[in-house]
Order: sequence, then C-alpha cells, then structure tokens
Amino acid sequence: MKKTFSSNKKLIDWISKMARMCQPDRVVWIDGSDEQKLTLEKQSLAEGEIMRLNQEKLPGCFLHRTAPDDVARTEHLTFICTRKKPDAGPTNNWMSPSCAYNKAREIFKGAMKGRTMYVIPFSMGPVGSSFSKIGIELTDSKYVVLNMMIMTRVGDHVLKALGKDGDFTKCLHSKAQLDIKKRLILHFPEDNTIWSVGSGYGGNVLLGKKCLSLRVASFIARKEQWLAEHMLIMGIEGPNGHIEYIAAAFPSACGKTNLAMLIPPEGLKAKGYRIWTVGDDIAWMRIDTDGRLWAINPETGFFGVAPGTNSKTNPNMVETIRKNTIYTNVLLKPDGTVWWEGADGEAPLEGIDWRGQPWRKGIKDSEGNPVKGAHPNSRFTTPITNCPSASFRLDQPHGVPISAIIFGGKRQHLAPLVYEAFNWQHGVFAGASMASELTAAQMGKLGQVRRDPMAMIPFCGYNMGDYFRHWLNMGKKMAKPPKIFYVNWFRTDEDGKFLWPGYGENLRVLEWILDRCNHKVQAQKTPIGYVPMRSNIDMTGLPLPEGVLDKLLAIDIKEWQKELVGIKEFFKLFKKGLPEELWQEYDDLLARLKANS
Ligand code: OXD
Ligand code: MN
Repeated sequence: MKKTFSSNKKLIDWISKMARMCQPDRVVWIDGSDEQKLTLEKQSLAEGEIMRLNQEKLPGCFLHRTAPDDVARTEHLTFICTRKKPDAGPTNNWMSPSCAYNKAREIFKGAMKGRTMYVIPFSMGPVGSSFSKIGIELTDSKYVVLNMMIMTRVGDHVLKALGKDGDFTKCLHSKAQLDIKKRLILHFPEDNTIWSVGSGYGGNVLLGKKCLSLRVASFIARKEQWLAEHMLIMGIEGPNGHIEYIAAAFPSACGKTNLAMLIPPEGLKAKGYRIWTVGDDIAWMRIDTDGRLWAINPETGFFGVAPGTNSKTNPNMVETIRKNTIYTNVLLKPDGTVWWEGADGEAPLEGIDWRGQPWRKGIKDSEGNPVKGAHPNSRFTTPITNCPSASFRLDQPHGVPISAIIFGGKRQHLAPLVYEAFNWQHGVFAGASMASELTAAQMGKLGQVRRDPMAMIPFCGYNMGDYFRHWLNMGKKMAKPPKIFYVNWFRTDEDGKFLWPGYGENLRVLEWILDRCNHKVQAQKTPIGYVPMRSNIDMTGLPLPEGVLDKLLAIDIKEWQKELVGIKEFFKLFKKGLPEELWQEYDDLLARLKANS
C-alpha cells in the first residue's frame, strides 16, 4: 500500500508511542483512495471479517457480524476521565485519568501483535470549515476503517489540513480479545484523547461518532462557546420555495432518523413541501455574525437501526441502503440479500441469523420464544449522499441557519403533541427535564420514565449542571435565538393505541412550528407553554376521528403536577451545580399549574 507521511511531529510521536504499546506487525496510513478501499475490502473478505452480498441486488454492500456479547453501546463500561470527579458530574461514570490509562494500558499492551495498525486521519465536518475538528484513529480493525470511510471525511486531504502544528483528537482503538471483561470506552476530554478497547460494535469503536462528536466535542464546545448536540438537522422547503432548517433531539429509538428524511403526506406535498436531510444524529451549532445559530452535521453517513426500517416507516432510507452499505448483525437470505424484523414484505422461509446460525421462519428457542433473524440493534452504515432527500448544503462550511430547536420523547399520556416554550430559558428547562418512557419492547417496567435531558444523558462529556448553564449562556449571546418546542408523537388512547399516525404526518406539526417562528399564527397560552389552536394544524388528507386532535393537545394539570416530582428528584442530583434559573422555571411552572388547578 502507498505510504503516507505527515510532518506533524506531535502526530508522529504519538503514533510511535501507541505502536510501542500495542506492538502491531505493521502500520498502514489510510489515504482515503478508492484503490486502498478496494484492497482493504479484499483483505477483509479473505479474512472472513466481512461477506460480500448479492452484487446485482445490493452493489457495493457487505455483511459483518459482531460477537454476540458485543452488539450495542456499553454504557456501564463507558467513562469520562476528568482529573476532578465533580467535573464529570452525577450522570456519568467517572474514573481518574491515571487509573483509566493504567487499566487500559494493560489491555492494549501487545494487543495488535500479528495485526496491522491503521492510521485513519478524519475530519468531523467539511475539511477546513471553522466548525470542523480533526481526529486520528488508530485501530486494528478493517471493519472500523471501512465504516469510518463512510461515516467521516477520511484521507490525505485531512492530513494536509492538519499541517505541521495542527491539533487533533487522539483516538486509539483495539479489538484486543473482544472480551467483555476487558472492554473499556474511555474519554479524557482534558487530554483530547479517546481510548476504546475490547469491542467491535460501531457505537463503541467508530470513535468519530459518539465519542468525539458528542462526548469530547461537548466538552470542547463549552470552552469554545458552541453546542455539540444529539440532534437531527433537516431543511423544510415550504410552498414559497424557501428552505428553513430545524434541529431536533430525541432519545435513541424515538424516530430521529425517520423524521430527518420524512416524505410529506399528499395534503402537504400538494402545497409544495419538500424535505432536505442534513443529518440524523449529531448537530454542531455555532453563533454566526448575524446573531443566529448555524449548524453542521459533522458526519457523512448514517449508522442506522435496521429492524423496523421499511417503505412505510422510512422510504428514503430503504432507497439509501441499496448500495455501498455495510450491514451489521442482520439476517442473510439464501439469495445473498438481507432481512430484518419489520423489513418490507414477508419474512423469508430460511436464512442465516445474526449469530451465523441457520434460521427458519417461526423458529423458537428452548423456552418457546421466537428466535430473531436480525439482532434488535442490527445496523447499516450508509453514505448520506445515497439518500434521495440529502441536502445540497452538506458540504457548506458555514452550515445552515436553525429556525427552531425541538425536544421530544416517548410519553403515553403527559406531553401534548406539541408545545412551544415561552422563551429560551423556559425551553432549556423543557430540554433539561426531558424524559422518555420504556415501552413493552424494552427491559424495565412498562411506562417507567427515564430522564434524558436534551437526549444527551449517555453523551455529555462533562457535568450536566455545567452543560445546562452553557445552554442558558448561549441563549443570551444570540440576537435571534431559535424558538424552542417540545413534541410527543407517542400519546395513546385508553386502549393504549397511538392517537397520532406519526412518520410523514409529523410534517403537519413542523409546519405549525415554522408558522410560529414566522409569526404567522396565534397560539393558546397554557401553564406549560403555547399549544396550537386546532384550526392552525393543516389536517388536509388526514381525517382523524372527532375529538382526537383535542385529546392530542390536551394538558392534564394533575399529570404535570406529578411530573414535577420526578423533575425535582432529577434536578436534586446536581445539588448546587444546577443553575438557579432552572429552579426558577420549576417554581414558575408549579405556580402556573396551581393557578389552573
Ligand atoms: C445511536 C444511539 O446509535 O443514539 O445513534 O444510540
Ligand atoms: Mn444517536
């Protein structure tokens, strides 16, 4: 393979040091070329790390299987390693940097013997943009290299941008023995360093994603006065041809990817609506000279959950993953294509399941439970540029201006379909007190509420009390801050049935949100915020039964009073570290509810 060199001494010294510890047989620099990608694919195929899928039906697509105990992010093995424990805050696992480095060093020592260490120079964000950050990932996994080439901008041009003295996030990964007892995902935000060992699962090992773009970036963003958030970004082209952009934070499995590339329902399509997808998972946002918040998606690919993806839930994604996609832990069909629970069409009669075992339709385990063909967290890694709704502004270095920020979660009863915060501070309170319910499909008690402020609980790289303070400060710096909204697509009726059809129909709510941003419609003031007047949500082509919209928008004062108990309990975790303004918002809401009870 072609040799690549960098004149960056810090980089060369660091690679030498890591190589002395991991002892690879050779070091290979990733230059980002198609030629090198082909070589890596060939080698990876020969070693059985990936499998080529049916190239007629799925050109450029591969299948990979991870170890059965390495199929998801391991939050209990994920640590924020700040020198002082309080700097990690009460919601993160903490380890002192010296203890963490020592523990991990023991696992990394000699872990790459007999293997190649790949040096991946990558840029999160367009190369050269003032938003962007450079990382270098060292890894002994070709699967990681191939995935990083989809998810980030990789290659020589990044090294060139790094130059002689440029700074970078030092990302070290080794599969080591893929032993869960020797698995650690460590973040050293004060050293701009990430060490991940013992895993091969994307969320733990594609270090540009959650580790750099959220945990480390959120730490840097506070210092540099910007925001690194777990948010989708989408453009909504309205009837007048003008595109407005929104950013939205929902916890994992609440539909960020589906929303980011929704297809407008007929009623709204006829008015001229069209969606432009900028990102489905991460937003980096800065205040520009116009006093507005501008955002980029630092990634170039989707790392999406396969089960449930079909032509009804997400037609654009079905198109996206037809080529140049790496599938992980899905079912392999006899014709060399793939399947998962909730895919289009009938389940195949047989196949090879995500563990590599023969599988038949209807097969049950020894306890009589159905055996899944695909793991519930099986994934695809696919380029954004494949997506029919991909925004033409993906590479614009200054990003897109954000008109509205939306928070949301799964709540069967409490939160209405949509409400608007009274102002930025109230919106920060809505985000900070965000929560989502566990459903029957998840472990835990049905209906149990899990607090997940701004959908960042697993991803904030520092004390969340300081994070809330940072959000409050950012609002003060903007001449024209985005309006903040809260949505809930998941309200149910007395029989537990969803009241709102969701998916493409969610655009009706987004239209109202933009109408509010543009001062086009009045709203009704309630104790929790502004809710829509019924007539201001365009229901053309969606004949909901009489009274359903009222149910979707209703506010139950007693339920909200109960909710405040949970919010208080959560806020108390931060002791004196919670900004006084959030307690003020809490008290004000309490008083408004009381006045209306
Ligand atoms: C993800 C997640 O993989 O949020 O995006 O877990
Ligand atoms: Mn995510």
